[in-house]
Amino acid sequence: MLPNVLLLLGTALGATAHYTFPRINQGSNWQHVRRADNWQDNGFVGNVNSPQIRCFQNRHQAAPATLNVTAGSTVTYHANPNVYHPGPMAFYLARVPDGQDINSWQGDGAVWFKIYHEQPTGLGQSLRWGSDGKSSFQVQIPRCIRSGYYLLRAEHIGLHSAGSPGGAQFYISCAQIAVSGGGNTEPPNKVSFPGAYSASDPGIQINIYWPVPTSYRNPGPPVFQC
Ligand SMILES: *[C@@H]1O[C@H](CO)[C@@H](O)[C@H](O)[C@H]1NC(C)=O
Ligand SMILES: [Cu+2]
Repeated sequence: MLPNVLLLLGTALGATAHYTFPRINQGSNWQHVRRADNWQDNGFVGNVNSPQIRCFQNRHQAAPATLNVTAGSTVTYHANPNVYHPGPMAFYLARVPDGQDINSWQGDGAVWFKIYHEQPTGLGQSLRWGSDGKSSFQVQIPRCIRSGYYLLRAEHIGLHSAGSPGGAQFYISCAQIAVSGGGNTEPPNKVSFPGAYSASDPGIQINIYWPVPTSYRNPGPPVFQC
């Protein structure tokens, strides 16, 4: 009896040891965000070549709702529980092709562009990540992109055990948004997931503790700016 209790306790503690990204703005959990496979265990994706590296889904499941946002406005993406591993936060967008339904489109192909990634402070001394401990993140939707339906992909990479190959932990989800009031700029450097990352990328396989890195190269394409 006692060992089972301890096992359950250990499992419960283990579950709270990671995190999800289940909601944006004032929405409820998994309302505008596609339910990720870690919705119950808060787990992570460890294999950058897995289909889960895109939206942390194995089988497609549309979000119940799509959030209307204005180009140039800021979306708040919430973590649950708080992010608490050291590593960079990033956001990507992918525009749903004209004539396709956001509820069935799955983000295939080289359609993703990056709109934010985080750099650490304390380079060469002791790395610190602004995302570490945070419960929400604000990301600006570029004002010049075309109006339309988009998937907004949130990604946090836990780098605490990333010194060994495959040790980085990816926490991911994708929200469904409809952007209005945009421009006509087509972002360059679009990538696919999987495909954008390699396990050996210097920002993915890295010992962040020793020797203390003097620079950090975020994986993936450069950040698109209008
Ligand atoms: C979102 O925008 C569309 C198009 O303008 C509109 O029809 C719809 O009612 C809006 N949805 C919400 C929840 O405001
Ligand atoms: Cu964890």
